[in-house]
Amino acid sequence: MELCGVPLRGPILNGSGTFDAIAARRAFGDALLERFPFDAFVSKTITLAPRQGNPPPRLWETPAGMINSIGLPNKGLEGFLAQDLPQLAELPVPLVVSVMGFSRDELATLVEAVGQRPEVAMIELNVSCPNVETGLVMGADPAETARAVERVRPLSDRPLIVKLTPNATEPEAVAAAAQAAGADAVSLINTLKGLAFDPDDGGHWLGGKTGGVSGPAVRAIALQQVHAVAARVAIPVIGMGGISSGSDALDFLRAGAAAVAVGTESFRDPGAGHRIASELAQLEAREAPNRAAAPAPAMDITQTGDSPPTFFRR
Ligand code: RRO
Repeated sequence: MELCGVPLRGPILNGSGTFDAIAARRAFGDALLERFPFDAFVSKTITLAPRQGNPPPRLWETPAGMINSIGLPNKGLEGFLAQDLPQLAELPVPLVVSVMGFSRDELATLVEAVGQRPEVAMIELNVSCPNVETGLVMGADPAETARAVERVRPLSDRPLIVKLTPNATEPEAVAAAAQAAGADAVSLINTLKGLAFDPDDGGHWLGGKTGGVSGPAVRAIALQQVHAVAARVAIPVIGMGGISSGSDALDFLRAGAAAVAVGTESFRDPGAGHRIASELAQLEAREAPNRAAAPAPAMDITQTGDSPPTFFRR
């Protein structure tokens, strides 16, 4: 398959910031390269200047998910290009570099610099981080998003993926604006804004006060947004949000995604991308011959088809 003209061996990416390939290489050595869990690798978002990130605690577990308030710690553009990029270039899959600017000028500098590097196959514009001090999220507004994409579009010939926020009134309007401004693909969802209190003292649990909710808890929301966006735009959609099985991945493909990404599940199981790819391949193989041959289901008016809810069902 291919995504924006970049050949991929399969449709499973990682969600930005959810898999540290450099740390994983240290932990697993070259075995990581022989059995890399994703078909393309998306870097943690970088900014122009280095950042420490938010004070701890940075994570809170929720029912079927978690809240993160990481706050974009990274080495900054220069540190990334000098130290991280050479290591990420050794991965056996195409590299997507995620960038975030606090202004359009910053974003432009990042895209121009990253987009000149031959190791970089695509650039993801993260206009949707919920954990920045300013609270300003470019991707919450279609016109702001369009201005950002228009500004950077001429600066690189690499495909541009715009990472959308679910915290927008109408994500499909933001997607349409990104497409009109020259985006080659959109990815969604980033995390949903969330809050947790310390059970002991009632204060904010997270050092950054608020955070972003991810995991199976957000999957149905993500699926609806991916479905709505895919119906609105012609460019490829990369769907994510709580995918933890091949069956979840298949749902996102059915919703119109061209590829999917695994995020929170990799925290539980670093090999999740690989497992999900195998499960998906099995489901697709089972489905392909059946689809044409399956008889129409008989209607039985005594059955509603509803079953009792099973919480935490995968
Ligand atoms: O670093 C983060 O706190 C972070 C980012 Br950049 C993002 O895009 N989404 C998220 O949930 N956390």
